[in-house]
Amino acid sequence: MVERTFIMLKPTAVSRGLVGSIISRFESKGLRIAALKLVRVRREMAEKLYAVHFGKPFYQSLIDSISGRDVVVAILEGRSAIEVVRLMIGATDPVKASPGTIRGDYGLDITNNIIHASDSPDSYEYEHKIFFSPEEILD
Ligand code: 3AN
Repeated sequence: MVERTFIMLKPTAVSRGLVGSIISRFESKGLRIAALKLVRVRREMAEKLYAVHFGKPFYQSLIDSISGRDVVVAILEGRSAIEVVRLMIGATDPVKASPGTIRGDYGLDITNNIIHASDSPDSYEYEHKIFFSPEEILD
């Protein structure tokens, strides 16, 4: 099934110059870029993206880690894109993420774990609308 997923390259990925390397992995896999841009995250966007984590011990540091900072957001399209991208990014904790995955290869910190990706069709629907208007998504 061809579907879309939302990804966000976190500020660490941008400041470390990893954007090209990470996007290249998705292109090599065969996913199509349907939308892509560099954005400075406003606090209310961060709070919306991470609303499900409200009240958790790491919530505030998670919000602070992206608010006012630059991220690259994209929509990727392909067969089972949500599952494929989740497999490619690896486990939430980079210590546990397998080598060969993005989190496994590029970092160690759990809050600044390089990349976010939607984990379900519902989360894709919710998340991509925080960053993209319909005209920015190309067929
Ligand atoms: P994933 O990003 O793998 O879907 P979630 O949705 O459980 O993981 O967590 C969202 C974000 O919250 C993670 N990308 C990470 O930055 C942060 N996070 C999750 N668990 C922890 C934790 N135990 N300590 C600190 N930050 C965490």
